[in-house]
Formats: sequence, structure tokens, C-alpha cells
Amino acid sequence: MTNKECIAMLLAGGEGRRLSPFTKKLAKPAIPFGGQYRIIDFPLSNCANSGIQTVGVLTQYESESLHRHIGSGEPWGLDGDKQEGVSLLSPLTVGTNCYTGTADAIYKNINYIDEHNPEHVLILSGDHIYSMDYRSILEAHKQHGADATLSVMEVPWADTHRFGIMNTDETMRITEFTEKPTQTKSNLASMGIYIFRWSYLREQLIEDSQNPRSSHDFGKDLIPRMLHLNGKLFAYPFKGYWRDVGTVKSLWEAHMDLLGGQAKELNLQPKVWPMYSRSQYAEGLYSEFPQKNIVQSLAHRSCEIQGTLSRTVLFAGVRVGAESQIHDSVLMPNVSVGRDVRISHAIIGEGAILEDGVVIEGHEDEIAVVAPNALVVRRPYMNSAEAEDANSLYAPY
Ligand code: ADQ
Ligand code: ADP
Repeated sequence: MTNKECIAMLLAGGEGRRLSPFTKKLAKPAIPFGGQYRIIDFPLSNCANSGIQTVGVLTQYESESLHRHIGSGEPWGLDGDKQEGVSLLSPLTVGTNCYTGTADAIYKNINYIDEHNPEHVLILSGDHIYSMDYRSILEAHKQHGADATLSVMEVPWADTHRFGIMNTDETMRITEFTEKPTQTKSNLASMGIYIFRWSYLREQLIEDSQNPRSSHDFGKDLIPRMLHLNGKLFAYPFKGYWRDVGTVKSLWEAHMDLLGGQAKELNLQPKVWPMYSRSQYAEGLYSEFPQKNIVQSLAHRSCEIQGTLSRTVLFAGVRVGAESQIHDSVLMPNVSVGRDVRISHAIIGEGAILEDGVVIEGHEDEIAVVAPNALVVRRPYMNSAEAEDANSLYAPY
């Protein structure tokens, strides 16, 4: 048994239904992001950069995709021996039944955490885009002598229903917490990033596991119960860019945030806070182009671009044919776009083929989606059955 101050447990097993069709064959955290990453690269790199060297990754749904990407953790410098580094903890490898909720996933890995005997445990989500030094939240947690510390930020009032929402007193101690409220007087949201004193969390997990009425979820069950029992829960206000990319709209918005000129901007700082990934195409993004008809876009250097692009992110291996016009869109790896295609406000899944003349137009509040590997063809004279057929290949989300 080793003794560590803090280890991380990264929740990466959710089904990601709101991100279908991208999560049909991929775990949500394995979805490509930002031209050369996958979403999970962000929390993993944050751990590496914060000096957290033991990370348990809890996988379940489509875990194969994540296991392939994470492997032994060498892109993040987390390929340590058994005492350190990243461990992939799926119900299969742990030898247990499926994880029924986020707290249940941690509960079923109590032995793994005990082996490391940490003072504190950092709980992270696999579907957030942000840069964060976890040493700051750990410091605040220790100074307060807290049982738990939740990283928080104010979110737009219209989005409060997607988050755990809380109130605090003037010392930042949490006084109220409601998971995904329909009505609320606060817009202070939990970011789903928690630090717990391990002995405290351990006890609470065991009690929760014995409650037949619990759904074994941190936001719905554990945190409200801890407050009810007068636990010392504090909020740690995070200042910086953070987005939960669990929906098609938020995944699209986070990509637009990379392109500047937005209210919220995502500036990655490779020199100060590098994001690591497994891709052999890493560090190959261009934001400035010799072609005049490519503006405010990011494209991987392996792309072949002939058409006109603005406010668009192109991943490795994308091809765009002549006279095509694309704006406000995201084209995942190896998408092939023919000639004279129009795309706007869309996310095109990995490997999709859009033949000559296809038009895919979404709107700011209804992002169009093309499924990975879809073949979209233009058919000028469709009878209604054919139209339905074509629509099943892509449908505004
Ligand atoms: P949600 O985002 O709704 O709310 P959820 O998607 O259920 O939380 O899960 C968070 C993370 O846990 C995700 O990365 C998901 O993949 C993973 N996960 C879910 N079920 C799992 C399982 N059975 N096994 C392993 N991993 C699993 C949460 C909080 C809110 C908070 C938001 C912030 O509940 O209070 O405001 O995050 O985004
Ligand atoms: P990862 O699987 O972690 O994204 P890879 O380096 O394997 O990392 O692949 C990055 C993406 O580039 C993949 O989607 C892959 O299919 C694609 N790709 C593979 N070979 C090429 C190539 N020769 N040119 C452009 N893109 C490629």
C-alpha cells in the first residue's frame, strides 16, 4: 500500500445519448475534438500537468474505443507501474456488475482507491473541455478543512436546468444544492469536478450503496445527502474556460469557441498547459492559410481544401472539393466533401462522404448532424419514400 495525497478518478462510462449519432460506436469521451484531440485528452492532460500521477478511468459504454485511445497512458506520461499511472477500470476488468450510476462506479472501485491509500480523491468527468490546475482546488479544499469541495462557476440562467445548482454562504460553504432544477434562484453551477476526503467519501459511498431508493449518482443522491447530514461542503469558484460538451449544441459551440470572436473563447496554450493526445497527427493544426477563401478556421495540415471555408474546424484527412462552401461547421476525421456542396451549422461525423451538390444546412439553434460513415447523395427528383431514405442519413438534431 502506498500513501498519496491525491489521486483522480475519471468518470468516462456514460452512454452519451444526447450526442447520438456520434456515440453509436464511440464512448462520449472518445469523440474527436478541436481538430486533433479527443475529449478525454483534456482531463487526462490536466491531471498530467497538475502532477496527479494516479488516475483511474472508469469506462463502461463502448469502452473499447477508450481503451484503445488511452492504452498504457504514454501520451500523457501516465504509463507508470502498478503504483502510478493510468488504470482502465471497466466493470469487466474490475470483475463486477455494470456501474449503475456515477457514485456506484466509484463504490465498485473502493479496493482500487484503498490500494493507493490517498488522503483525498479528485472525481472528474470525461466530457468536459477546459484547462485547470487541480492543485488550486486541492489547496482550497485543504485550507477549508472540507469534507468535499466542488468546483463551480456561474452559467447562463437558461442553462441552469442542465446542472447541479447551489447556494453558498459568504465563506463559500454550500448551503443548498439541487440537481438539474426546473426553477432556481441561483445560477451557480457544479462543474461535476469534486475533491473528497477519502475516508469521508468511502463511508458515504458504503451508506449510499445500502439505500434501495438511491440512484447512486453524485449530483442526485450523494451531494444532497452529504448536505442533509451537515457535511462540510465548499464551493471553489473556477475562473476560466469550461464547457460540458454532452450535447450536440455544446459540442458545436465549443468548436466555435476555438475560432475566436465569440463571447467565450477557448485559447489553448500549448507552451504553458499542453494538451496531449495519441494521434500521430498531433500538432498539425493550421489557423492561417495562404488561400484567401479560408478564413477564421482551423484545419489539420493533412487536409486537402479546394472550396471556401469560414468559421470551420477540419480534422485530419478531410477533403473538400472545388466550389464547395462551408461555414460554421465541424468536419471530423476523414470526411470527404465533393464539389459544389453547401454546409452550414453542422457537425459531419468521421468518415462521412458527401457527394457533389449535397446541401446540409442547420441553424444556430438546430445544428445539422451527419452520422459517422454516412453516404449522403444528392437526388434532385426524389419521391417521398426516397426522400425519407435520404433523410435517415442526416437529420437536423
Ligand atoms: P451530468 O453531466 O448529467 O451532471 P452525467 O453525464 O450523468 O452527469 O455523468 C458525468 C460523467 O460521468 C460523464 O463523464 C459520464 O460519462 C460519466 N458516467 C455517467 N454514468 C456513468 C457510469 N455508470 N459509469 C461510469 N461513468 C459514468 C453532472 C453533475 C451535475 C453537474 C454536471 C456538470 O451531476 O451536478 O452540474 O455534471 O457537467
Ligand atoms: P486517433 O485514433 O487517436 O485519433 P490516429 O493518429 O490513429 O489517432 O488518427 C487520427 C485520424 O486521422 C484518424 O481518424 C485516422 O483515421 C486519420 N488518418 C489515418 N491515416 C491518415 C492519413 N494518411 N491521412 C490523413 N488522415 C489519416
